[in-house]
Amino acid sequence: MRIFHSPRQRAHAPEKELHNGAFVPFAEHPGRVDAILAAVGRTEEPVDHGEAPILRVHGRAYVAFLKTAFDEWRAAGRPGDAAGYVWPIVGRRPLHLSRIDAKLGQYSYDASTPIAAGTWQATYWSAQSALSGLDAVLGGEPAAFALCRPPGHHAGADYAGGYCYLNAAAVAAQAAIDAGRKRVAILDVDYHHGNGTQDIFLDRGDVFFASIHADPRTDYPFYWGHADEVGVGAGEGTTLNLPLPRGTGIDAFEAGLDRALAAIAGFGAELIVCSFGADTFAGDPISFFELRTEDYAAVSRRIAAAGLPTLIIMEGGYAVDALGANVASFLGGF
Ligand code: OKP
Ligand code: ZN
Repeated sequence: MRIFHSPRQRAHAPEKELHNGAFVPFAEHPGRVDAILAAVGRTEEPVDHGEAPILRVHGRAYVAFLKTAFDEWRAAGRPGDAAGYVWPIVGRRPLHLSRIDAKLGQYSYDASTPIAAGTWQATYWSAQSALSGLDAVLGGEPAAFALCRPPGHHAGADYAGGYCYLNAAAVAAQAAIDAGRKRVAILDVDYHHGNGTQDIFLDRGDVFFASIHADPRTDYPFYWGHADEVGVGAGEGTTLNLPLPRGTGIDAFEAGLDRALAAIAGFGAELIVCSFGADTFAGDPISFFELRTEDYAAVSRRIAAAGLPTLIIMEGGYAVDALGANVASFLGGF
């Protein structure tokens, strides 16, 4: 399988994150990529598609913010990485405030998404990896793997969150539509609900979003991913959320997957963009499902059996010692 990745995606390396009340080493670190690269073999450098396909999904002001936030933070005399501390939940009026702390509140929704020196470069090339993977799939490959990092599925049109800045899966899905595909499905099998992706396509009838994830009543991101979120307007019925309880193993996971795949088939998708997180692994340090390494091949065989061209986008997975084997198992099923 063709695999797309740029070493420039390592440039994002925040020092710390706020985790359960303490600052701890940032879990979404470049070592994740090293572990995957060691297990999957040859990768290809993505082609630079420029900013235009990114701006089809993300707002121009948000993109400008991502590019300059770290420099603005340092110019304000701050140490470490840029991180917000006030979020305007009562409306998000576009006040165009200039203080960096106000901008961080405007353009993010949580405290786990610091902006470091290399964040823009890394997230830009992560999106380019997704676009190059899409080219391969549109060109006739049955499947391609975009080794994205940082992940993307929590990022919305104009906000960062959950270690995510640009939404690579959404950028690729939109690019597939722009290339003439009429119906695209995003299948999100990360442990966490892909709230950013859902939000971007919530009112769209041409992009189906299906997600299997930890029940947001107990797990991040809490406020999205509940079963009653089904889409709005032209997108009503093209969002499917299948929350599962902590402790879910392969049998219940596959039952959910089969429901999602049946819905995607019923929708008439021409292409699947699969947001794949290996944080459903039993040994994941921040997650609570019970999948084993060999289960990932079983999961991907079911996805491959849908018979649709599939672009795989790397999302989460924090058990670094097992991450390479888990990703290799997943890719092997294709
Ligand atoms: C990103 B992806 C709280 C920190 C939680 C957010 C988790 C983001 C997961 N202890 N941080 O979906 O794998
Ligand atoms: Zn996750």
